[in-house]
Amino acid sequence: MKLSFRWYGESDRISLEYISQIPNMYSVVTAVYDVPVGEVWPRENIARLKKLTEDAGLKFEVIESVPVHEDIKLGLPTRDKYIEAYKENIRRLGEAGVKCICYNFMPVFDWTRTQLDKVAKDGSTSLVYYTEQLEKMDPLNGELSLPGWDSSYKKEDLKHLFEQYKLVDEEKLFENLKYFLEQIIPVCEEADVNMAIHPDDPPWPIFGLPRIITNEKNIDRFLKLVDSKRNGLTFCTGSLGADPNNDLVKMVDKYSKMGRIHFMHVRNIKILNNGFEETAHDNTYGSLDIIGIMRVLVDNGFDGYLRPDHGRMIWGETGKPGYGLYDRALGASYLNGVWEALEEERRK
Ligand code: DNO
Repeated sequence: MKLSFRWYGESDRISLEYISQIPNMYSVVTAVYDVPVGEVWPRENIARLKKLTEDAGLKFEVIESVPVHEDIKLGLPTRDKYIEAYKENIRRLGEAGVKCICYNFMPVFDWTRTQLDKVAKDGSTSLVYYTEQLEKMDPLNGELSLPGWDSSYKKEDLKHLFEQYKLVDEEKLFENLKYFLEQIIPVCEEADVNMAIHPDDPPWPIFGLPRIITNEKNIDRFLKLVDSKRNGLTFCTGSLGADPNNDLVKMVDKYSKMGRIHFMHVRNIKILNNGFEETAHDNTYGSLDIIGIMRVLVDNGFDGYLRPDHGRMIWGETGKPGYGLYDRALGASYLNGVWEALEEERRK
């Protein structure tokens, strides 16, 4: 397991030095953030990120994300030029030593929560998803935003996009994903880069938009779209775990044995009747079997990247929702401890 940590580049208030001080930290997870979706990333920007990272004693091996242009997801005739740009990004990142690219195929919106600062009994805050709050949200008002979302959409763009998606159901989205993968995976083979799709978060359709990377059946289908090791997963426990029908331990076991998990996002959530709340990473705080998941990874000799995912805001920290330093660092340490103990147990 290669421990990694998301870093939002030079504008991130959390320094690379702090990240490198977390025990056992191996690689950053970052991206070029100032180039619009669908364009080629300048080599200088990539080189700068790599240099800063390596100067801090960390590796520059994981990108999250190279976003997929909406025209590709929609299957529009203009998609080919965006796919060409995507291929070029894969080549450039491969040249810079990147081994894993995380991306998603969620229409319009990335991960969705209905409140970003739900106060828990202990005074910490976290991200939550409550159905009754979602029902009151208007996706077309142009005001919804989360870290990592494409914030360039204007109200009119959103309306137009929603119109276009009326013609795209799950089948069509699968077809468009296959078309994309068939073109990029051969480039990944040459560039020695693994693609790692992030599941839909939460794993069900939102605002009437289709979502497909949601459960075991669909992930099986996804992996067969192009049956190459390069076509793999970011297995995000918090995303897939929001649907209690997903047996995470079984899925992690199966996909890691197949060598198709390149990147793990590990976090815990508490499942409620009306949605879920993000919690501390520790097993007893949420509904997910984090130890069970880590155990199968250890047993299967998982040597991909693994990062703590969203943290709560604790100790008075403020910053990007889900992406403060303190609770993610605690998460990293917890996951390290669990890993070490499980490895030790296995050796005996
Ligand atoms: C949320 C993240 C996602 C993820 C993208 C990958 O915190 O896990 O935004 O980066 O879905 O493309």
